[in-house]
Amino acid sequence: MRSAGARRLCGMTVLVAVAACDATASLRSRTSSPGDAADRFDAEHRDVAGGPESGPGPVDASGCAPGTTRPCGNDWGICRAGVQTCAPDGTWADCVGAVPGAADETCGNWLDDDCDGATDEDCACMEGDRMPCERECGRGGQSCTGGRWGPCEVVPDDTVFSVIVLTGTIRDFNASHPDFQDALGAERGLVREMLDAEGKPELTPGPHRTVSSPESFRQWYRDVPGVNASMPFGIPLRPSESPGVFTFDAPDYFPIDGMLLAETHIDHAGRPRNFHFTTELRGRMQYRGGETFRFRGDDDVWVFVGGRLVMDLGGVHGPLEATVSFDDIAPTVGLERGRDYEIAFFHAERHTRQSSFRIDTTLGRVDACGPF
Ligand SMILES: [Ca+2]
Ligand SMILES: [Ca+2]
Ligand SMILES: [Ca+2]
Repeated sequence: MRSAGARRLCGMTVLVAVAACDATASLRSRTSSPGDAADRFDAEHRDVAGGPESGPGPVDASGCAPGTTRPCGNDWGICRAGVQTCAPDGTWADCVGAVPGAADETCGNWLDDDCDGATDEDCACMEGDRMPCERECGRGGQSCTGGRWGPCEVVPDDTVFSVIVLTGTIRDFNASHPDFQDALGAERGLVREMLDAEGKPELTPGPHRTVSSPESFRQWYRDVPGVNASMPFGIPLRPSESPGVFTFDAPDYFPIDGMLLAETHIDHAGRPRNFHFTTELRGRMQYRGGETFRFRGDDDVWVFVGGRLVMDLGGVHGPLEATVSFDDIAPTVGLERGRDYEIAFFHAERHTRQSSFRIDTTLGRVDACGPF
């Protein structure tokens, strides 16, 4: 579960990054009223919840016409925006459905916990490292100077980064779940070609050897009280020996030992481990031409680019690997050079006694920019 004690209501006290759109601007944060975030969000996503001007009744100075709705909060870091409704008295009600950020940044977890656009700011880091970050305008980067990560700043498009970060959610299950610690075997074709309306993988019509039902599969990448427990999660990819290749390599991938549900089973080396979990990671990638994305590990892995399935390593199996060539998938997915796309990565660790996870990619930057 998320740490409730560290939460701040984004809808009530929204942290908004402000910056002038010039090459030297620093993305600083400040506290503002909910309207600031909503107004900016409205301008970018008019079709999300309907603009205030689309509703009935007079619009007052705050843009509040009774019955209308608008987005609130923000989509940066671990935060997610919600919706506000204009009450009959012409005032905006509380923000509903938003995922708030933490009051303080947690160091070393590769997440923007306080949703100010900067990851692990003021935390210890390797001198000279540079990673992408969210930004108000242009593309952002953070630099490690004096041993500490700095703020998110607008950087030139050709900036070279030494770390790229994939962020999302890790969900912990127990062996008693019908899809975990039961069947064995690689099984392609478990998920449909396109993500569903909520941006999640959807089970194909069965029967399936390693998944019991559409209902059980829906729980893999959704928070379900009593079934799973979740927390925000991020992994760093660093340059490997191969020029231009960023790598994350965990031969023993057990990131939630002693955390969340904390059920333990013995691994291949006799150590108690927390098995049975899923990893959901998303990022905004730029297709420039020639990029590849390789995964090696177990168990299930599905990768979607622009909402379309481009890698299928489904099933319960020992380490398998696959490589996506973005040039090869470009005609099918409709990729155009120079444009941004969402890359969504869904993994499941379903069976003892091993868990491994390795990504190698030539994607030069993946921004953790929230949903499209
Ligand atoms: Ca932060
Ligand atoms: Ca952090
Ligand atoms: Ca578990």
